[in-house]
Amino acid sequence: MIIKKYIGKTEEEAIELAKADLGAGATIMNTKEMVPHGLFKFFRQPSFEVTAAIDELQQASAVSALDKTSSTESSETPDFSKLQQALNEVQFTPAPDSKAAQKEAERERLIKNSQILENEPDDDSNNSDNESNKEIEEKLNTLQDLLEKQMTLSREEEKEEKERVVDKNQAYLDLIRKQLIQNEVEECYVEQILDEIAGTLGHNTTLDNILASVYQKIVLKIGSPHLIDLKTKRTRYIFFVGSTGVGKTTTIAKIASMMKLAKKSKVALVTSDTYRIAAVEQLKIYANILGIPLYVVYAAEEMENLKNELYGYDLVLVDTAGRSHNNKEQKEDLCNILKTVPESNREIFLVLSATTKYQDLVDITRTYSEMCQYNIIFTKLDETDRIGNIFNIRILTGAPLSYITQGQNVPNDIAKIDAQKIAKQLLGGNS
Ligand SMILES: Nc1nc2c(ncn2[C@@H]2O[C@H](COP(=O)(O)OP(=O)(O)O)[C@@H](O)[C@H]2O)c(=O)[nH]1
Ligand SMILES: [Mg+2]
Repeated sequence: MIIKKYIGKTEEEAIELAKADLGAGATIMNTKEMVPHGLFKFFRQPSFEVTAAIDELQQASAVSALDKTSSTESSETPDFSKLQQALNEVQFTPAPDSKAAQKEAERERLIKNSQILENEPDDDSNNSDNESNKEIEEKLNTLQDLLEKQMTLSREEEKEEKERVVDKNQAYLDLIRKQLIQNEVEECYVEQILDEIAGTLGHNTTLDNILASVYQKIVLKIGSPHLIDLKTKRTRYIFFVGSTGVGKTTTIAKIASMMKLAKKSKVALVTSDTYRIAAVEQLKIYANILGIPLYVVYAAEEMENLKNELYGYDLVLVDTAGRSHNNKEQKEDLCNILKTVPESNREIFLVLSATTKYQDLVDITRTYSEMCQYNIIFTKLDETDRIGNIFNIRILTGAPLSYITQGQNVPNDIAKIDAQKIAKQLLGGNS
């Protein structure tokens, strides 16, 4: 009895092969569907294996169908050159550490194995279909293993490279974080900026690129300065509010001078800060020097009457008393004065000192936010190198920034807010 196995694309084909080989009298003993496995399963069709048997005598007269089976086999033989090409296409860059050296050795071993496989001579003497199929299967599996190992190696290297890039970018971000925090930018705002740019960093990012991105973010967040609007025909009332000693009166003198001399505006001064005689005297001196009138109001009602007198002025700068922002009565007094002028004709400037602690600034701005909408002037920049609070308060309040003052000299030590200059200084550049 001869028992043999035949593989065909279909069950019928396998039976046909068996009969062609063993003769029409062959008995089909078993049929099995073979489902492809592994990496190449998507490229291979399922096949059918038929076990057939025949009596030796009968077989002697059977027509050999070896060639036909061989031709079926050859059409099933995978293209090794393609696989080899695929292997060769996997590129590696050796890393100069021992781990990389190990990997390199492993890779060389794999390539050597694949070459051995490729060069293995076909055993022509063995024409048995089963053995050929088994051999092909083994080669395929080995090549499949090789490919998988190679791919794992390259994936690991890719991951390492990514980690190296992330580490490098992280080091740059840490450097910038440190710089901004040193300049007293609040940590939560620093993280916000860094988070926003982190997603945009690529492989070739340099410290300069990252700095440029952070710089742009800061400039955008600071925004353009909100300056006193002189274009309207009606008299504009500009109220200066804020704590005692921050520089309201001095800043009013600087702005009055700038508006009168440079902008040729008709300017008048008003003060409602009558709690300290010195405060009125101080403003009177500036008014005299500048040759502009100064009016003193003791109550909100007086302001109503004064407005008729001030008709015809382009700009009326109103000084207010820097009272405790926590005192309810004092807050009401200020609100009453502010209310004497309709919103369309007035602007409010909250004067803050760059030397005030952040938490105090948070409290102050919160109190004034409850009363009115304001723009911000930062004074005394000459007294501190850490100007993070300008940025912090801009983000916290959303209020437009207007002017900065950087010294006691009237009229020179004032400038409009320059977002680029501030961003540069925050990042440790020369401002
Ligand atoms: N260093 C410095 N001092 C300033 C600045 N602006 C105002 N001052 C000083 O701060 C003190 C209080 O100023 P003042 O205008 O009276 O503050 P006010 O109480 O808010 O009206 C004065 O000695 C001013 O000369 C500034 O930009 N830099
Ligand atoms: Mg004052």
